[in-house]
Amino acid sequence: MTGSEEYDVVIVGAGFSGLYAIHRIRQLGLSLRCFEAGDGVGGTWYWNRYPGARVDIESMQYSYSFDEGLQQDWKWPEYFSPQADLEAYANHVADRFGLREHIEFETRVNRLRFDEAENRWHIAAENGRTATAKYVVAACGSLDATNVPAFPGLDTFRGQWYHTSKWPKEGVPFEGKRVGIIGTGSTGIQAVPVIARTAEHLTVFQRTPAYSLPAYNRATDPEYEQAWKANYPDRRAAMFGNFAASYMENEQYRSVFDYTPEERLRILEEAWAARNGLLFMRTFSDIGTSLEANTIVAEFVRGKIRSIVKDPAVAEMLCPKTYPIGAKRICMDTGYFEAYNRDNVTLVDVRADPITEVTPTGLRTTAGEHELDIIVFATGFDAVTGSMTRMNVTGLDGRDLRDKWADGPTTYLGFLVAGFPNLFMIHGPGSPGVLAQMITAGEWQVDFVAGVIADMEAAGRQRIDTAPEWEQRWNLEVEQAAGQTLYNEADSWYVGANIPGKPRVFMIYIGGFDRYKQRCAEQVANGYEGFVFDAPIGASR
Ligand code: NA7
Repeated sequence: MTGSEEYDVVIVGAGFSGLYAIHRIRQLGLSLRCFEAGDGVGGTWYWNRYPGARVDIESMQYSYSFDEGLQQDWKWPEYFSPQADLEAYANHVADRFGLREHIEFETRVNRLRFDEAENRWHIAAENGRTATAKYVVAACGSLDATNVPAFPGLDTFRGQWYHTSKWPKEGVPFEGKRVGIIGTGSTGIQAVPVIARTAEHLTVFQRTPAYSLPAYNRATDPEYEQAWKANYPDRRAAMFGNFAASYMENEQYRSVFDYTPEERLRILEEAWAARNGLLFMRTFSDIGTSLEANTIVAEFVRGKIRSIVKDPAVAEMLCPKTYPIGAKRICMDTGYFEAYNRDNVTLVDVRADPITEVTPTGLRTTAGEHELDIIVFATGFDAVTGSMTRMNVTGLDGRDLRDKWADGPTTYLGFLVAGFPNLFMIHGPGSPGVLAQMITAGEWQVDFVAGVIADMEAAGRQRIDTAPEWEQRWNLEVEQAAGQTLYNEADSWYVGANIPGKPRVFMIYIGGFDRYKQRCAEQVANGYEGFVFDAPIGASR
């Protein structure tokens, strides 16, 4: 293709938010193009094909709300869908709403340059594709940029190695193989029991043990499905007004200290036996805010780990003790701790016995070499900011986004970065991100951006920006919200602690999706306060 094609809007990413952005922006009558790095739609659920990959939010709610026909027609076979079902759903949506024709696949955007004379973004991709657009909607995912730790010698390894989020479509046979997996976050915990079933031997390299709770996944019960389908509009409305963009039934929600120790234990036992991980965390109201309350629940969970894992030394290694439960994303598993009772699974504590290098035949720790045929990196992501900074984004005066964010990301309301006009992020830093249910929160954010663009077009505006003082104010709100919780207490990817050298900043707005929506709406209603346009603008909403 020669020359750059001109669009009103370029959308980066055809994951769940990007797909909805195509649908929504098209309704504005604007020209658009979506560039997607993969050869299919689905984003997270396209890339993460590792064994055991499954969503940890119930599928009846982890799905689009924008079309009643879609939510009535679609059938989710399981409570918590496996990757393949989510990918099939994304494909169905792309076809049902005619979105595919707007997408160029295998087109990884690696350059975004704002031309301030033209007020247009110049977009370039690895495959040579170029385009320009008045607006860019970056729906490129907060868990997209892979983190492969820089162990010396990886290039000398004679076996195969994979990062879980770039898993080969054809799958990886483990039969007869000695497999090593590094990482025990949500991903590692899902993969371990599945790999253990077929591998000759599985060695799990654990740096920090995780709190994991039973997922209780099962086939979708027809009555449960019917209850959702008969009440979708009401339930979706409740989700849009909820702090986690989720539908919550039968909330118990009282302080741990409202109960006697015996009552607490009974409640926790009942919760353990029936409530999946995220629900379990809402058994009491103060698990996330009071260290004392948190310790009671954490100790209960450690007790469960000790009761499942037969070898007491291994059980102790698997017990998380260094951070409060819930301060990192709670994991949900199907037979994770039980996997350590198998003869073919070994646990290595790499905090006590660190990995020093990859050798041609395996992984070396200080204690010696572990011979391996396959290494699986379940080592997570350069989360929230990585997918943006890896795109080589330059704004006004040629400023590089990486320089702007050198001390941590700054945004206004999670959407805009001062000095990078007409660039809207979905699930960007300072938005509720993974602390809200991402499909619903993404729909809302896309609707918000579409509303802003509609207002700009109606007013004939060319440029929208924000100012550093408004970024500072918003960052302060983000920081204050996190400060009221125990989330800062863990070295999680929420604070960038998993990436060496990344500034420690709480990157997610934890004040609640409901509060976030309210704050965004207030600023717009207040004459677009904090937004900077090339000339004044009135809000239509
Ligand atoms: P996570 O949650 O970031 O987990 C990554 C795991 O990899 C975690 O156990 C890390 O230990 C471990 N890790 C990372 N770097 C290393 C090195 N250098 N050496 C040893 N171990 C390492 O990523 P996931 O993919 O599991 O989950 C991401 C999100 O997806 C999850 O939160 C859900 O929202 C869905 P650490 O804890 O940093 O010591």
